[in-house]
Amino acid sequence: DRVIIKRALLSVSDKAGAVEFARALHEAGVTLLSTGGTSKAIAEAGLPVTDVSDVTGFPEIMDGRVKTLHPSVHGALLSIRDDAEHKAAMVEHGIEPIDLLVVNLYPFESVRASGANYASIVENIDIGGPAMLRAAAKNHAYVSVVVDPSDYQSVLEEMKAGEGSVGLAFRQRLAAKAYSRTAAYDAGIASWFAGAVEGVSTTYNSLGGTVAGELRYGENPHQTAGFYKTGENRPGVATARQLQGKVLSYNNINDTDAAFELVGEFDPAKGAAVAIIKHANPCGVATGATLVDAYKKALACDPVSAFGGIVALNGTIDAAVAEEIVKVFTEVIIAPDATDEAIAIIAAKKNLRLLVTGGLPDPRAPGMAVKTVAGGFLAQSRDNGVVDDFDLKTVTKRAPSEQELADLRFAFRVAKHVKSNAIVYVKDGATVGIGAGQMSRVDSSRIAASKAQDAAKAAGLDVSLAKGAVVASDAFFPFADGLLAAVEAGATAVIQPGGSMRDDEVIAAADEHGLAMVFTGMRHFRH
Ligand code: 93A
Repeated sequence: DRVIIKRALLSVSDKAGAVEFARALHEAGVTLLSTGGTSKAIAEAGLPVTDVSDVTGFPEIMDGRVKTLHPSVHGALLSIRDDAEHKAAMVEHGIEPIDLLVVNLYPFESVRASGANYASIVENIDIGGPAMLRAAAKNHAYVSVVVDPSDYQSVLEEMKAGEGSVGLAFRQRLAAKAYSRTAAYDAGIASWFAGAVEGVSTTYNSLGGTVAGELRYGENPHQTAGFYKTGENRPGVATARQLQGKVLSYNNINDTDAAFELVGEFDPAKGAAVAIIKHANPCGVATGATLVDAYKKALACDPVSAFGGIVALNGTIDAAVAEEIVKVFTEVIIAPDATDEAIAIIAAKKNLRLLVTGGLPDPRAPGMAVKTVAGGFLAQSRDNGVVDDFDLKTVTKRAPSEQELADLRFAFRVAKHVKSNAIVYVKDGATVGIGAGQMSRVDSSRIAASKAQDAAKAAGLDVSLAKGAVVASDAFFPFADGLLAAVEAGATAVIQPGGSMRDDEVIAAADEHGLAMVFTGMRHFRH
């Protein structure tokens, strides 16, 4: 099942390593064919190369839009070598087989990410390249297809070990890679349309992604993992610049994303905000007059959990906040920017990763969220509901005071980023207790209250820290018990979507204890 490589076609936009690869192929006795720019580079290195236009007998036309789209190329890639009819067709039309195809595509993704205009993005949609990749991959029984420059070396090694031939298992692996590349490429184009043109669906098959790097391992060391980027031009962990620290792990990337998406809920024009994340859940979120003020308040919520956490900030990291963050063992810091002074302070912690993004995520932006299930995946639009945009409905006799209302909005915004069942206690623009991921809402309520008491104890304060706090619930209270747990902890006001069959009971319990309660009408499940 081995195939000797005699003739190769090279057509690459990313020319890295291409000439060296061509030289090694030439030295192995392979005849080289190539397209315009690639051919020029190979010829300049003094290697013999035939232009594809000489093979097709047709010039490259329309600014290169049509160069390899020709039967002489596709027949050479697709023919079944030992089929009598195919052989006859090759003889009749003077088609010689191509055994190795080396193609990488017009850089659609990076041109898109660079913010280029519509016409240049469209011009960078490669047609001939994917057509050849798909043809060669289909005919992997005879053809080897290389789409990734990092595979050049292994092709040469495979050929060397096989005296110029390549085995079937190797060709199958290459074919699968080619199809995953063309699939991701086209999906990226579809997702670009969805972002660029109003009314185009974002959820149908627009799972664009190119491998940005293999990760050392996944959620656990026995799992393999990779980081894929969709090319979307939005501030976040996938587009951030890492200024220092170790390579990010799978869990780091996941947690950093959660941290930064959360802090993006807080408009820096209205004040500084900091979120500390552990296991994709916040363990402290606060606003403040300055970042250092917000950081201290966020840390006070749960200093035990903050150990080894991820810190996200909604403004430029300054020296004052950097000094405080480096006092606590932290895995990652992410923010729109950092001052030189802050960068120098953080540099003292060699492993600590510092990411800058140039901006904040827009919580209202459309987008897509994907989750795998056995045998498929679910896609949904991003949860881009923002409590400031809702008409809050007071359902109790007492309406919340202005301070309570500000804290209620804050709490609901945080709750959106906490795994369900989510219960969040807030006081003076800072979380004081967070209950996450429990299977019953009343358990989350109790955990949040006891977290609040732990934090108070640790700070040497009155253990009824939750006194005067407000509480948010990501979904309605199905029974009064969750609400009563909040009352017990000292909460004075509640924000929740409402809509339970027992809303009346829950409202009556709130009224009985003098609570103010507002309904948002919108739920923020996060499972
Ligand atoms: O414009 S195309 O879609 N039309 C084609 O017929 C075609 N054939 C190869 N783009 C085409 N290519 C692409 O050209 C390849 O995928 C590769 O990315 C690039 C290499 O061009 P050059 O060798 O001129 O630099």
